[in-house]
Amino acid sequence: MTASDRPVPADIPAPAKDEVPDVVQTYRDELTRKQKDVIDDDWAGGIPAQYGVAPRIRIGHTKWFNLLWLIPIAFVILIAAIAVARGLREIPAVQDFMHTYPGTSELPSWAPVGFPAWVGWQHFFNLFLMIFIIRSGWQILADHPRLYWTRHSGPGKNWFRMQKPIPANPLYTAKEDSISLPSGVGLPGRRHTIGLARWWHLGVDTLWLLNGIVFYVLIFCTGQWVRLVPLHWDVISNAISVAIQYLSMNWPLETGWTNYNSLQLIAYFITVFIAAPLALITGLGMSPALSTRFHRLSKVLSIQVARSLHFLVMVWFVAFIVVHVTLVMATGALRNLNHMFASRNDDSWVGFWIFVLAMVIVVVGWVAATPVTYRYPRVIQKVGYALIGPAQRLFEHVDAGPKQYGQDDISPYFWHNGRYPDSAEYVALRERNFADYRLHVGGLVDNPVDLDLVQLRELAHHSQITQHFCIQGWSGVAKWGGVSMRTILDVVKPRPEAKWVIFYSFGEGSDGGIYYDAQPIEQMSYELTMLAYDMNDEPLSFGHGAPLRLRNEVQLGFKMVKWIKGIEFVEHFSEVGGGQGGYNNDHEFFGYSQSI
Ligand SMILES: Nc1nc2c(c(=O)[nH]1)N[C@H]1C(S)=C(S)[C@@H](COP(=O)(O)O)O[C@H]1N2
Ligand SMILES: [Mo]
Repeated sequence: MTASDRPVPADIPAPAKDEVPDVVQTYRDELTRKQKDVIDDDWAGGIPAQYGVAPRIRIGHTKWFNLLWLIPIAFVILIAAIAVARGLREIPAVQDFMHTYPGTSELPSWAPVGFPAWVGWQHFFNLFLMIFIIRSGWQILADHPRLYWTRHSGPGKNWFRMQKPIPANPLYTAKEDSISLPSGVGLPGRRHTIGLARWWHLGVDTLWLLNGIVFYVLIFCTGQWVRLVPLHWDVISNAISVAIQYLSMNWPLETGWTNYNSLQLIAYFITVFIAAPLALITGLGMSPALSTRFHRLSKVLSIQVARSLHFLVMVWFVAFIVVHVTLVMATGALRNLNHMFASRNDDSWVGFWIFVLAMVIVVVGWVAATPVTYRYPRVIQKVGYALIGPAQRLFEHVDAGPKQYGQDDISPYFWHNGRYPDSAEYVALRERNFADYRLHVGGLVDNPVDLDLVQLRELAHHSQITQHFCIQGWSGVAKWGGVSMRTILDVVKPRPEAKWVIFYSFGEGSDGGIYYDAQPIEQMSYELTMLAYDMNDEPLSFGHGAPLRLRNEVQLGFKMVKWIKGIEFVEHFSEVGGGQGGYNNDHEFFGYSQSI
């Protein structure tokens, strides 16, 4: 459709007279200017702590297995495996096998020997950054403590949860479902601190990726890669041999300076060349902008598949860290620490002391991260945005065009979220089924309008079947019916100075003052940006935003204001509310470009 052939009904009200105050401007007074600048007791509207349940996974359809049982089970299995391995070593055929495959696979003659200093530095940066990434990742998970293999994230669909089953209350919100993590375990800790956790996670991710890219380049330039990549099938036999040696408590000869044993080689290969890239790919698989744009790919790697795999990658990393550190310490700690922390191959204490220094830095970083975040959340928000903002802004430009889902993809369950409106103004409107509702659109436009629901329904109808991505991690597909924002732009004619569009809600945010959000004007003419008055072919329900809500499919769900009462075109959002570009940004340290 081009601009000219979009139908515009004749009964759109005439431009407001100059003496009539532009009503949307009065909405600014209903915003609270107070913004949060610390995390204190009344954080997130005084949300009380709520600890979930021990992690459990679903077995079959209805049975849940408490993962804490894995601790005794793993212990028993380990004891049994040790007994089996010891028995195996008595068998002559096994002895022959272990003689043929002593544990290492031969390297090409040109393979480098030892570790240059940059390996040690990169190893340190990597481990230091991983601490913040993993802790903030746990915090993000705690904000929606469930995992699914299908994008329809509803009851009966989760395969993992750290929370009770989803209650039957139809207005139960995803926010109510979030759980607390102890401060210092999660980053930052507490409950519903996902805004700050994401700055940590995504911000540190960029540094970790940079470190990883440098590492890839250097290992391929120096030939060090050959020590991390299995080149012969005999690594499998050698790895089995090493496993038997470890388990039988009769450990293999350490040759790490020149050549890793095959079990080590496989573990390092998986970590460097499979787990790390998978962390990036599955991370991007959760982006609303990319998933909407690369629609076909997202049919396979849906946000929930990506999120579940991302979680399993974390499990791999944590398991790797535990086993790796244990073996480093148990198989000649001084020599091993010299390899990685001092680039030398002897039994001196040099590497040990450098390692101690490194651990002091790690512990200080670990301990300080949470209190610093509670005290200076705005700094975390700014630094995080400086690091990941360029990528977030870049992905905002990937207009998906008309890409959509089919009728069959519509989710049977769609979470509710946010704080429900309860003002007298809203209650009165709802009592009369929104007969008196007017959408006020004004600000920097040539033709401010007030539209009632009949007039809105007379504007060109637009519908789309799209997927919702909540920042907390749940998703759902729905059919939205309403008016394209392009039509609204045609009607109100924004002035050239208008760069941002503010959506005001009848509902208050968690901390008081009305909920609002700022969107870049560019995205208002994307094919999939609309005002919805219908959901799944029915008038929008109270919980989902009656009578009108926003859809902007390159963004996360919190930007899609529900219960809209007005739209204001402005030059910049810094003039509005707390000035951060949205209620959640003012109060919960979210960001305004939320394409990832
Ligand atoms: N007015 C208002 N709009 C809001 C919210 C809110 O708290 N208040 N929550 C947002 C969040 S976080 C999400 S994920 C979506 C949820 O929409 P749904 O309840 O229809 O699923 O609405 C968004 N719009
Ligand atoms: Mo959300």
